[in-house]
Amino acid sequence: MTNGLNRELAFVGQDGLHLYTCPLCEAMCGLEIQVRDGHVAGVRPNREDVWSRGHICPKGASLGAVHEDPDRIRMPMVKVDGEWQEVDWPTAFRRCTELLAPVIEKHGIGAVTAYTGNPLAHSFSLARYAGILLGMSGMPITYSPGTIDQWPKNLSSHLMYGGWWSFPVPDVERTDLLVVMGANPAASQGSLLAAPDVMGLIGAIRKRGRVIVIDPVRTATADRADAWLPITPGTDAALLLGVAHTLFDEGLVNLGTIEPYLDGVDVLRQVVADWAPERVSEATGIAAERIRGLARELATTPRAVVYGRIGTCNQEFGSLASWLVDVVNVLTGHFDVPGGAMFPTPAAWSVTVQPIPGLEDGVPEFGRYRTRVRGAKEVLGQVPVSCMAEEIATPGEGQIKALITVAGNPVLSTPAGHLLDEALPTLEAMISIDLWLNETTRHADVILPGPSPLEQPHHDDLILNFAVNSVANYSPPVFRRPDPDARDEWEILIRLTGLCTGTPAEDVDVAAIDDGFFDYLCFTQGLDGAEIRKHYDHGGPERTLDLTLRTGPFGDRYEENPDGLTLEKLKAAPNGINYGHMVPRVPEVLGTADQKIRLAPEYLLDDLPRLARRLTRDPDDLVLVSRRHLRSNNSWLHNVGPLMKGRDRCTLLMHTDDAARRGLHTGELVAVESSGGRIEVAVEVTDAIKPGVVSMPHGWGHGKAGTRLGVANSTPGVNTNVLSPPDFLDEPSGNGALNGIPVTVVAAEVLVPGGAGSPGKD
Ligand SMILES: Nc1nc2c(c(=O)[nH]1)N[C@H]1C(S)=C(S)[C@@H](COP(=O)(O)OP(=O)(O)OC[C@H]3O[C@@H](n4cnc5c(=O)[nH]c(N)nc54)[C@H](O)[C@@H]3O)O[C@H]1N2
Ligand SMILES: Nc1nc2c(c(=O)[nH]1)N[C@H]1C(S)=C(S)[C@@H](COP(=O)(O)OP(=O)(O)OC[C@H]3O[C@@H](n4cnc5c(=O)[nH]c(N)nc54)[C@H](O)[C@@H]3O)O[C@H]1N2
Ligand code: SF4
Ligand SMILES: [Mo]
Repeated sequence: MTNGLNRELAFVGQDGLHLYTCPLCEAMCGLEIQVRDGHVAGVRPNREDVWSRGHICPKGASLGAVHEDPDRIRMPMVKVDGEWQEVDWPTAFRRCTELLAPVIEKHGIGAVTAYTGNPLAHSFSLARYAGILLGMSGMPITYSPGTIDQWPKNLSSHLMYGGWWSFPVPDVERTDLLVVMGANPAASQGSLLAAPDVMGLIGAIRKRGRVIVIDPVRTATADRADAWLPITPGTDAALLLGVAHTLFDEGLVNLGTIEPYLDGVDVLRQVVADWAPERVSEATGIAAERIRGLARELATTPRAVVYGRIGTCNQEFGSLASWLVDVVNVLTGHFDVPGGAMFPTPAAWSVTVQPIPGLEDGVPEFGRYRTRVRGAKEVLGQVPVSCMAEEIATPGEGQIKALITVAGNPVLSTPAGHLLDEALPTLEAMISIDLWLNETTRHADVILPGPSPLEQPHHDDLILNFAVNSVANYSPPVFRRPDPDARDEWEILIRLTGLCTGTPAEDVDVAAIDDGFFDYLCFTQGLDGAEIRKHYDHGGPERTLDLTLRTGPFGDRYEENPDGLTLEKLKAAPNGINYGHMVPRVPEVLGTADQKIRLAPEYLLDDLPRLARRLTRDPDDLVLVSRRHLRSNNSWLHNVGPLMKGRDRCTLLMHTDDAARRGLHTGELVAVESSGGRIEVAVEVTDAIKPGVVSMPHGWGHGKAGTRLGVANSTPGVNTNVLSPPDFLDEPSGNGALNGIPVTVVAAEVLVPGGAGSPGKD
């Protein structure tokens, strides 16, 4: 096989050069993987990749180590009398049936739930097939980290644009002023913003314009920006209201080309009249004149954009902040235009973002059902993930008795994960689709492993919805799975779905369910699935991918447009195909009944009194926020030796003044306490954080008995989510507030063997 540049490419499973798109984060980097003697001999950036053009980070470079990890699960595992046994696939499926069928028979499907985690969004087959499990199994409530991530953005987009995954993305390739709120792309590489080498693009913006970072922490992104505005956690909505106020107050509003499609401008004007910068300045910690200055700069820079991410979502006022980021972009004329916030045009439409039946536009009513124990309301079909532990632990009608986890580690990732850790052993059945025996899966009865990242094809699904270019890029697998009978994750999902609806997992007609799902996807495109299926001699995610490419914006629509895109054509372009920048999409992209953007949704306006009360609340002594590191990926790359080199990353960042007041020094152990719990961790004293704020990374807390994580367990770190109170939420969306948690920090009482207190502490 050769590509356009006549580099000799190896076939699947053979030694030689392979091109592969990294599936670990939204940057979607093209990699060159050299295989020698059946092992990864080297990973380098693919400079010819039409999207990433040579970008890579240490995580992508260590994909070989992930694949080769001796701890990775390669065969299904079944727990017998507390001991794990490797079994063949039919045995594993039979065990799933033995475990789950009695639970459903006795308690009904309402006693079964699932938790689908983050890697699902990046996985070739899970992303395209999760909908089967979630939509067809009959489980009334399922959980995901969506409600400790982007749920406020799903909500604001549903309300504003009539599309719960219609996210405007900052056009970082063409803007001259980028305002980053609550994101640290230097670590995350971009989130709900897929861009090739995002920090390189930020550097380029600085050369032609300016970058401003609004964050309680002076992150590596802030260090590489023109200005850092240290904001009090949880007050972004107030700041943005101050900006919107200024825009109206100073006659700076410029609605631009989308004016005819806007609804609610007058309401908005009235609402923001109450939110002068002078009113919000104290609570936000940002001077009124600085807020006015920000509004003026945004309004007078022809190409400018505000970008808000997880720091503006995982907080007490996440929905208001998510909405107002878009409002400010609209009011300054930076919406749906190059250099502003734009709706991407994915080359393959996403299976993940299909409309949820019953959640079409015009259904602003949430709380269609409530959780049993806490009474938390449903929003866009989800309830807060922090409810899961209590739903398992609390006896009574409707108690959860069985759990399926798919690519998730909620024991470390979710608020009060330690309570979940206590609850999981009480389940009657737990099945995990996962590749490692970790803090969560150690409680499972069966673990069903999918292929390693290099043993499956790759083409992103969901992430293309956030990409600043319309790209398509298919990677064949690098390796074959050693076990020829190994099952792919899409098949596992189908079998478990069948099991939930009454067929033994081993007897499920996988092809029939796959065909039914495919026919449904065809139907959404106005096509007859039975006819379209005649084009294929196989099912599975490749067929789905071909459908989404061919019926996408550049597709051939099954030969209607012969020059259009097909998977076959894409396979002939191993460096990918790039159809270029984002283009204006209003009004065609809008799913609202009147095809207008709702600038002032009532459901969100109703939350403003809560924000108003926040302004006059007594300031907290210390609040906790979260951070990420480039060499971690939530909880699951800590078992990769090459990524764990260097100093301890799991530390509590604290400002020099706060530390001095407490007599604390870098490296000392401190006790951190919130209303949720208490942890002990080493403190790292720094000037790069706002006084009154401390910061912890998440995803740590390894070293638990019964896990098989040789590397991670030797540097376990501490689980910060012990401190995340399960009921600390952004109320409109139910999203967890993992930032702005009030905490106290004192020197830890170190107990020396023999009973004496720690030396130097008294
Ligand atoms: N290397 C690496 N990359 C990742 C991940 C990873 O774990 N490691 N995780 C992936 C995932 S799942 C996601 S969702 C994305 C997230 O990607 P990002 O949104 O870029 O997330 P973070 O890097 O955590 O940056 C969040 C920032 O918000 C700040 N912040 C906290 N509270 C507030 C607040 O109230 N207001 C403001 N303005 N800022 C606040 C924090 O100090 C922090 O700097 O990253 C993805 N990429
Ligand atoms: N305090 C605090 N907590 C947070 C956050 C925060 O900012 N602060 N961020 C939150 C966010 S944004 C997110 S997305 C969540 C993440 O929450 P989770 O998704 O629950 O956590 P991960 O650590 O990503 O767990 C990934 C799991 O998938 C497995 N896995 C990896 N690859 C595959 C695969 O290809 N197939 C299968 N089947 N399994 C695989 C891993 O072994 C691991 O068990 O964490 C959240 N938790
Ligand atoms: S930035 Fe790193 S983790 Fe993300 S896609 Fe690129 S190589 Fe992979
Ligand atoms: Mo996330």
